[in-house]
Amino acid sequence: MSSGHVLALSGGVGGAKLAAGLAAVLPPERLTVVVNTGDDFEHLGLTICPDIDSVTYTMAGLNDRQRGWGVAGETWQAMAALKALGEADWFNLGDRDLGMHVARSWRLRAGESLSDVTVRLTQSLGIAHKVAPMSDDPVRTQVQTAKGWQDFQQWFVGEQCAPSVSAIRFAGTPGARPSTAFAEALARPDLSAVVFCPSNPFLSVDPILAVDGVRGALAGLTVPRIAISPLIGGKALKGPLSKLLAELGQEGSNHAIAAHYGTLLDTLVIDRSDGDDAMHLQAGGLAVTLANTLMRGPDDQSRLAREVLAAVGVEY
Ligand code: FO1
Repeated sequence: MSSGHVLALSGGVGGAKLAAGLAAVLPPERLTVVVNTGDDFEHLGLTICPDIDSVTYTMAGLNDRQRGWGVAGETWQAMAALKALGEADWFNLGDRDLGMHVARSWRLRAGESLSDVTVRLTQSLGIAHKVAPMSDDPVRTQVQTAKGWQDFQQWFVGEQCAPSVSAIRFAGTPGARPSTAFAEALARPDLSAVVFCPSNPFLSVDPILAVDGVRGALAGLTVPRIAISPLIGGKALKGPLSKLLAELGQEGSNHAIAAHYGTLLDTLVIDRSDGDDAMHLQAGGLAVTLANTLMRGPDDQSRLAREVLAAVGVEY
């Protein structure tokens, strides 16, 4: 068993839940959560960082589990006022959530880095563990549809993921450098494991891998690298992963997830309902761990976190 540092790579919803689980079972000095910023965009003069928001709210226990994003018990007065004023209403900013976006945006505009702002906001909400953006340089995920290249949120929220996607790119890469916390975590001599949280590999983890030097650094690590498949029963619980796999001509199964990460992974955690996939994945050289990967709440989050850490021999 090793008792060193754990680096978790996370997107929004599913990733945020496991990040919260890891934070529940590891002390603050043993965990760095690095978050996708490819979904970020400017809206109504505010900088919105949806995956950092999801990770922050979930780790702080403030997340809305039903909706999957934003704050529980949210109200929408400001949104109604904006709509009455003729402003865009396709992207919903809740009254409580607005506080986050205003605080982040003015501080960024005042010259603070996204890393510094994220530390400030997470600490203010009582999160003791380190949460960092993948990069302080802007990276913007874009999808190619019949209309051409579209910004991610315009497609995801604006069009409810309806247009078929033929390609994905991360504007700003190459050229985006890892945030200091990310680079430091990758280089730690006491690094014990890298955890690819159960986020969409194409939309949420690929942007992290596209940051300069990250893929090479992960490939060169000798510590276990473990991913948790976002598929349950061969389907994504939420979001466009299943649709995307079909549109990109890939099998809707754990084989596609394993093939996508390739040699960056040593171990894949798959849901028990997909146990039939295990033999084939193992034949491809991967270690496979079966677990109940559905996270209904904090108890499931920490249970899965413990199972993930146990699978790679990391103490908790
Ligand atoms: N998702 C939606 O489906 N509709 C929204 O109106 C919406 C608003 C929103 C505001 C702040 C925020 O942090 C996230 C928000 N999301 C919304 C979620 C977000 O678009 C996606 O879930 C992620 O980008 C995908 O991980």
